[in-house]
Amino acid sequence: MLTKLEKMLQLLDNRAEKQARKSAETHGRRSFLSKVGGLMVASAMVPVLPFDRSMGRAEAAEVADETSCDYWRYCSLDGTLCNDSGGTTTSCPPGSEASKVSWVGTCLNPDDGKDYLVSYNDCCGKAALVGSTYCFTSEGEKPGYRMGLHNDINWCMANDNKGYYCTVALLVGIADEE
Ligand code: ABN
Repeated sequence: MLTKLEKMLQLLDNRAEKQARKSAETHGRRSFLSKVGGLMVASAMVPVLPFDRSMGRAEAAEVADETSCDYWRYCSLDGTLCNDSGGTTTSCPPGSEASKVSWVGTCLNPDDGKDYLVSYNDCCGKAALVGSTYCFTSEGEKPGYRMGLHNDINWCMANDNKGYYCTVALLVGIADEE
C-alpha cells in the first residue's frame, strides 16, 4: 500500500520521465544526427540540380572547341594550332616565342554578332611541329602576288629564331562598323 507522499513522488517521477523523453526527442543526439544527415544529403544534391547557366540570355552559347579549325577565331588562319603542343589559343608553347609581325584577319564572333580583329602570330624557335592540327581557312587572303594580303608566309621572318612552330590567335580589337 502506497502512502500519499509516495504516490505524489511517483507522479512527479512519471512527469519528469515524460519531460526527459520529449526533450531527448527534440534536442537529443539522435535528432541532431538526423538533422545533420539531412543537411548533408541536401548539400550533396545541390551540384547535381540543374540550373540556368545562360543567365537569362535567349540561347545558351555552345561550348567552343578551340582545338578545332571551325572555332570562329581561326577564320583566317594558315598554320598549325598550338593547343595540343603545350600552348593555348593565345600563348606559344614553352621554348617558342611569338612572331614580331603577324597576319591580321577579321572574324565574326557568333556569340555576340560582332566582327573582331584577330592577330595570327606564329610561334618561333622550336623544331617543326608534326602531328598537330593544321588549319587553312585564310578568309580574306589574296594571292601571293598581292604583297601584304597573302598569308602563306612564315611570320617568324622578323625574329632572330625564324623556325616556325605553330600559330596563335589573339583578339586585338573590334572591327569598325560601317
Ligand atoms: N604562318 C604560318 C606559315 C609558316 C610557314 C610557312 C607558311 C605558313
